[in-house]
Amino acid sequence: MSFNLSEVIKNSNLDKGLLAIAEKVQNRERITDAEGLLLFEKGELGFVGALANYVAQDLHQGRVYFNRNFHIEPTNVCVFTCNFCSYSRQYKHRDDGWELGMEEMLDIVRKYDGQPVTEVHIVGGVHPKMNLEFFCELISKIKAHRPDLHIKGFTAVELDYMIRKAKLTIEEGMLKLKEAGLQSLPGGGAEIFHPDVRTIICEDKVDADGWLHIHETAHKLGMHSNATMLYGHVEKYEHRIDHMRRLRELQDKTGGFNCFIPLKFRNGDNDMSHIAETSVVEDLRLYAISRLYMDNIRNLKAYWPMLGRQTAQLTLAFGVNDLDGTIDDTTKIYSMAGAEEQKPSLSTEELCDMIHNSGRIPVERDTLYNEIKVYTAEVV
Ligand code: V47
Ligand code: SF4
Repeated sequence: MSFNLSEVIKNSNLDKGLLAIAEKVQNRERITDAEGLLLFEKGELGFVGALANYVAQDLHQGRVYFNRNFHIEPTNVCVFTCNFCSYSRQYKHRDDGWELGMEEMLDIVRKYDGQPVTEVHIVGGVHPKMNLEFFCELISKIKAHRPDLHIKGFTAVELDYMIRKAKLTIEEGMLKLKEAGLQSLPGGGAEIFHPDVRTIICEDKVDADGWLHIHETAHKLGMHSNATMLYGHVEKYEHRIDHMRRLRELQDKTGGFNCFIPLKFRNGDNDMSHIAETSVVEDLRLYAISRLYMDNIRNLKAYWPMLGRQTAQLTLAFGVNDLDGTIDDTTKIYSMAGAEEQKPSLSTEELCDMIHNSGRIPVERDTLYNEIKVYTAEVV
């Protein structure tokens, strides 16, 4: 794919601020918060898309990653009350939800015996009775059964609760989980860090500093993690930049984030259902601007169960280089919030087709972005 950015910039009638950003991006220089904000305010889709595509192309040469994974969602019973959540049930209403026992969760793992999955993603509600000991036992039993399976588990929200309840420091608790076999952390629970938004959408769970401290501790212990941003509700552009700045700063310090995952707010059946969802244009602009602002996180993931596979495919032209994984219908978080994908599952062939059809090269990766297999058209 050849693309001459200088020509596009030269021939355009851009305002000076946008022109300066385009030049910086072309030289792969960092953009400032004010410039990020300007992109949100004035950057048209075609403009931010061309720049983001240029950066993604420079970093990844048309390669788009996916992995073979499945989820375990131990419970949807939760002590917290995030207003955007369609998935959780309060403890007093736990009969309407689910609470998996140890053997039920191990049965999910056993179902994949002999199949080439490489990652299990464990995430759920914050159940007051499922404690650190319970999850350490779960992790070590999964590892004993299948040592090659990478365990990516628990949002900072779940970790903060279980470690505090065990009366340990974050470092002590994380070390225990690591020794049990936990290898990396998913990016959930970040939502929007700024307190003006956090108090409206999820006031009772771990705050920005707590979230960042848990990820920093994981990085110090040699574990990698992901970072998310829940966008498209009550936040303003300033809040998105503030959120990404905090992540960019931590990444400068530790280098421990594997990927950044913008999560589109879905408004089905929750306490924020009156808020309209963002348009596809706004989604694509957000992905592109994330690619430009988050210059120190190599991978930008579009999580297809939440976006829907068609929009996810479109994001590949707007800076995205990762589509998460096959999932195999093992998550309910987004289907319960009204996402198009009611039973999210894609075969490797379907994922490869999506990527090939957008003119890119599908590459199966492991959780840490080591390449497992490049799917040229002939291989598929
Ligand atoms: O923190 C909950 C989000 C997250 C809604 O690290 C919602 O690879 C939109 O973080 N509309 C949990 N989003 C899931 C998560 C995740 C997903 C996939 C991959 C990875 C990874 C992490 O789901 C929550 C919250 O931000 N969420 N409800 C909703 N109505
Ligand atoms: Fe609980 Fe997570 Fe839902 Fe918040 S988003 S209510 S922490 S399950």
